[in-house]
Amino acid sequence: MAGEKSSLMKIGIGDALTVVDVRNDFLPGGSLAVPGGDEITEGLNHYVAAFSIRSLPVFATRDWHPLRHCSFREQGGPWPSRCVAGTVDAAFAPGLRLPASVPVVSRDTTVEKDAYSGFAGTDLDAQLHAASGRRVFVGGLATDYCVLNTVNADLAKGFETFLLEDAVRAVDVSDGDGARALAQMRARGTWPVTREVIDA
Ligand code: VGL
Repeated sequence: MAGEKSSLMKIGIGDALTVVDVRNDFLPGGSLAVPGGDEITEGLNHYVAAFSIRSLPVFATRDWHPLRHCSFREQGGPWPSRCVAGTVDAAFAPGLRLPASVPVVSRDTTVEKDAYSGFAGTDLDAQLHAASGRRVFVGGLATDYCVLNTVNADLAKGFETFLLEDAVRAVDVSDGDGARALAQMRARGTWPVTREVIDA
């Protein structure tokens, strides 16, 4: 599947890039370190540049929690405290090069709501439509949570969806979560792409 689609891949009008949650807390050393999370910034920079140079829309989502967010363990949630709004832990990875014009979509900004999709409680859908997005390319962190749920929402909304498989990494709370998420996204109709394909 990848090969067939890949050889035809060109990006152009109607294409949009979503960079999911590349935050300090998800990098090695962060409170919810995603293994290899720091390895994807270079690849993401390549995609961001490829889209930007063609004046194609790029969006960046961020986990942006209030103190005492319901997903934090201290509040009875499943995760360590992470990405508290306004802290350096919640900032974009230092190596990520996002043009200042890139809209930042903040997620999980209220204490009581916990969600993994970049669309949940945000205006990402409206922004994609306003930017004439029809095909959406998704990369970032983490494969098995926010990437998976953002991709699922993209598909449900009818966007043709491409996963940047060389620019995602998984939390892998249970071994194989990331691999299962990749398989699930493919089975639902997501096209896997890698940066060489976008170079073509
Ligand atoms: C994420 C798990 C917990 C993510 C956030 O951004 O993928 N995953 N919090």
